[in-house]
Amino acid sequence: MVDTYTERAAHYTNSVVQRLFGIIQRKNSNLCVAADLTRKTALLTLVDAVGPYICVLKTHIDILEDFDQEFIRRLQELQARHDFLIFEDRKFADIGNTVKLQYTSGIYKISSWADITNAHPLPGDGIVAGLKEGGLEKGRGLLLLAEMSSEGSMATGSYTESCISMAQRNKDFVIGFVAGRKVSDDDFLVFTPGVSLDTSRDSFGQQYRTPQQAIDSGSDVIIVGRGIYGAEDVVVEAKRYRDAGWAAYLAASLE
Ligand code: 5BU
Repeated sequence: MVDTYTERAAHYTNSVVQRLFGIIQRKNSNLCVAADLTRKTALLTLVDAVGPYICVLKTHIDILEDFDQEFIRRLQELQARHDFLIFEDRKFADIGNTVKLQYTSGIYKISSWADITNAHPLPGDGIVAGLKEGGLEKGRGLLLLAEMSSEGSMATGSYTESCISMAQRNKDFVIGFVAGRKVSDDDFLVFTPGVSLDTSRDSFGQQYRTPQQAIDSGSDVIIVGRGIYGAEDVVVEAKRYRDAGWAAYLAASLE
């Protein structure tokens, strides 16, 4: 039997995690949609359609061809209307001073709107220290990339173990991992990409598992991209993945 989201919430102090567990319970959803569209109107239309069924919206802000600050304002309107967190999948990977600038400055000013972002542990603890300076006071949270869903990923074994240690040393800001399974016994969240009900891989080595396989492996939030935004009816698919993820969670919490 796994702990329920409500039981888990009591173990965390980070406000992002508290907000996330609240949303998951209110919406009966552990679904994060990866909204990998390149035009802001299409992206906002997708978010408005799937918003009711998701707990987190994942963005790649640098693939937008017509980004402007107005887009952020409209995204925040949709966030308020539909009640979800925003996760910018930036995968920071530089020294602390540089990632702090990349996180807070430039065109995107990620720390001003993204509740959650993520980073590779590759550079060492300085990357967390730099991002923490940009995000902790704003109430943000960080996921470390403990594993990747792509074939041949080098984030395995002792690399993954070192990533877990890094998270343990930085529990005020690191809220969990991107990983395919529960990689640590500690109270860290696990966000899992590479989830599909219909496909097992793509032509670039992406590897998919079902929502049930991900949840049974200890995932807390399943991330679905093309399985939803690539569908003819995105609402039908969002509901289908929301229901599959929630049913798997309910079954796991009763086992
Ligand atoms: P897909 O269309 O469901 O394959 O999209 C998966 C999304 O998750 C996409 O935005 C990737 O950048 C992201 N992702 C991933 O697929 N695998 C990983 O290990 C990480 C992120 Br980290």
